[in-house]
Amino acid sequence: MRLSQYFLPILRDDPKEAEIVSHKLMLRAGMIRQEAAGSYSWLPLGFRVLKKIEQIVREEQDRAGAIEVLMPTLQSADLWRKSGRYEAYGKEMLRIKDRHDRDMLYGPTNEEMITDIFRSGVQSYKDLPRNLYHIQWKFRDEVRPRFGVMRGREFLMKDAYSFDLSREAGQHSYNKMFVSYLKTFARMGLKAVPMRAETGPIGGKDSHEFLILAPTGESEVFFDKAFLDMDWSAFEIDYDDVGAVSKVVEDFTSKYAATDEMHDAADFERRVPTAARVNGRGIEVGHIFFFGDKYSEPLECKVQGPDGKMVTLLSGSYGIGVSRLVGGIIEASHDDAGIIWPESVAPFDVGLINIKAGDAEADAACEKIYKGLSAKGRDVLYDDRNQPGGAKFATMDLIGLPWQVIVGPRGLKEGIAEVKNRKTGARENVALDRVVERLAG
Ligand code: P5A
Repeated sequence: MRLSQYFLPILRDDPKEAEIVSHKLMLRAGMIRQEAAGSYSWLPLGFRVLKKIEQIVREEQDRAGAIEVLMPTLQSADLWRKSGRYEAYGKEMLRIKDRHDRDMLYGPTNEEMITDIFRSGVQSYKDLPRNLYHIQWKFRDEVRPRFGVMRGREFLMKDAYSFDLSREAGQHSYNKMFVSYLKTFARMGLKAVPMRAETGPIGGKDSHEFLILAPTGESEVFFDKAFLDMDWSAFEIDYDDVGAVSKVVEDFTSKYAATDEMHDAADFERRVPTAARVNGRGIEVGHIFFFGDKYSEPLECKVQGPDGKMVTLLSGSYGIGVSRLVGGIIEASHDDAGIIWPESVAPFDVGLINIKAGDAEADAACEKIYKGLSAKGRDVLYDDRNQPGGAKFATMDLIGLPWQVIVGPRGLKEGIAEVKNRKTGARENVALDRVVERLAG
């Protein structure tokens, strides 16, 4: 993509309405625009990151055996009346009437709808277990939407729902999601610590939140420092191996970690040596629940069991805040100059800076690198605009692409370009005809 033809509305100054760094940087980098309180348009750069995150979430859900569907954003109130949540949900639910005066709502979550879909599509225990998920916009009329996409009113969530015949089978479904979450967040360069959690309006007894550590996080957290030294990404897992999956869950739940709602100071002191006690703040990027028959009982989601008798199914639901993750990753990865994207979610792989756009030699050298890298499948944002070098450097640092290639008159004389790593700041001189090879990935 040539920057001269792109849509990247960069802000020079810090926007006043933004209180935390990710919100500031997302506005400054032209990633989002606020349309109403807690509601944002995703501009091209932000949209690319959102889609990358969504794709990682999708791949890890698929790998863990979940099956993708897509349910509508608008739901009829009928199923919610059956589950009792239409009244219970309160003001957070956006209620709408259609032209026939029927009660509708903009879905804050989908337990009722998916349970009804599943009920009408399965008859026998042989159709179990199943886990269905979708990645869809939700609306929650939060009292205080703030921090940009971190606490929006309209936000993108991945929500999965498992259906099982027995408590043991349901536990395995829960454990599979638990492990897949560790892998999902690790692929985005995050350590998301699982913590026992309250279940709130979703219900049930068993629940874990996954929190990434950041000083601006909304939750206060207490945990064992040993978490940070664990192996978060390298483990390969066979999701059908019940014991192996359960072992990973045990490893991660044996150490102390709790949000302030669930924190037990005496237990913390008993289990964690003083030097290893961490008290910080965290951002909740995922939340998983096991609530058994809370929805399948009122919505009559049953199948015929092996002995011919009807059995009410047991379920859990598993959420990831896809749009919140965009802000969360920035909170975890930035410096004074701007965002530092992990390669896996970066909107482009390489930013190519032509310091002397309009100069025939500089243009030709950049064109060659741009075309060469693009041909190798690398996404390049080529700053071909006629602007001072300083502004171009600041823009590239702000938008945080993992690699920068800088082509200027001085280097050209020697036949070299400068390659800069955004994260480490390390710079190296690379011969012009070796740049593509160096960054081909
Ligand atoms: C689990 C999936 C649920 O809704 N039902 C379906 C369950 N859980 S949850 O914890 O309430 O939400 C799941 C994740 O969504 C993100 N999230 C938000 N992101 C941005 N703005 C919001 N207002 C918001 N509310 C929830 C969080 O990451 C949460 O873990």
